[in-house]
Amino acid sequence: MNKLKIAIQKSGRLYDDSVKLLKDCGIDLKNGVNKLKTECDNFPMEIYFLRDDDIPQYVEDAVADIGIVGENVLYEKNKKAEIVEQLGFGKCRLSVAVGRSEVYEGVEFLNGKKIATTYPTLVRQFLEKNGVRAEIHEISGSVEIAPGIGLADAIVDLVSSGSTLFMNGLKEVETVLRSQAVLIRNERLGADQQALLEKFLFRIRAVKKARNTKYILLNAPNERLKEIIGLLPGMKSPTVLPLAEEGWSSVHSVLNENDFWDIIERLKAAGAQGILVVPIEKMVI
Ligand code: PRT
Ligand code: ZN
Repeated sequence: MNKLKIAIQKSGRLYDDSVKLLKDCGIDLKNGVNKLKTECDNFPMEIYFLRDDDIPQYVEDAVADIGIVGENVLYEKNKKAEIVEQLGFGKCRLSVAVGRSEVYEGVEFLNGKKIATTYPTLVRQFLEKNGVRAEIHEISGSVEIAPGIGLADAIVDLVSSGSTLFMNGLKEVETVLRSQAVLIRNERLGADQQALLEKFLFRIRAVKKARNTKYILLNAPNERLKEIIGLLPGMKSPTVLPLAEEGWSSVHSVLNENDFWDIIERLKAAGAQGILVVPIEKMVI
């Protein structure tokens, strides 16, 4: 059987989360990661470590069957590769930023200005969509210093916390693109690769689902059981077991991470005690 070849970033912001995703999917990478390629003992997969900028091209050319890359890179490179799954990490936005003291009232501000970026394609599309004519100055890094040294009037760069912009006296004024890491695939996979990709995707979805969900156990006085159960969403309905102590039950269920604090408070108010919340490793529904 042909192996499924996956390209991931060799080092950088997506590396740790990409490797963790593979591990959480039960795919053990062989040691000696500091090379171009590695294999796995327990899944027919070959892992290529590459610069993120090269991943879309390798996937288009079928050198790799699939890859993990930021949407920002995928769209900038404009290669033939299909997104199969959003992975929920590497979240950032590609934004326009200008000097903090500038009076910015809308995209017209950019008319006739010089914009420094490492994303010329996405910037060109953004300007065209907004009917703005500006000069794009493509540079390969340290974009945030361009206005300070008089190289540009504005920049378009990736932002996550915003502290880089802040430290360079800039403010974020427009979002060009919201981005996260995605799994991409070659458009024409062979039957073996297609089957392996489906297997891998099934695992990714189980891992993603589990990451957003917690398992909750609590003790409830029987007379308030109905009220407490009403607060818990559960997959079907919660499991209720009698406690050795008369008049009490143990209730087990699952909770969405986002509803977590809100529901915990309401459970306590309803008389729940001994609330335990534990992570779930995998979740298959
Ligand atoms: O060597 P290689 O080419 O593979 O790596 P790279 O240096 O091109 O990329 P890398 O590792 O910096 O980023 C890889 C991917 O991570 C990006 O393509 C995005 O999809 C994603 N990502 C998420 C980010 C950020 N967040 C991010 N904050 N990539 C870069 N940044 C940079 C940004 O360019 C700026 O310099 O971080 C700075 C801003 O961060 P804040 O927190 O100060 O706002
Ligand atoms: Zn890169």
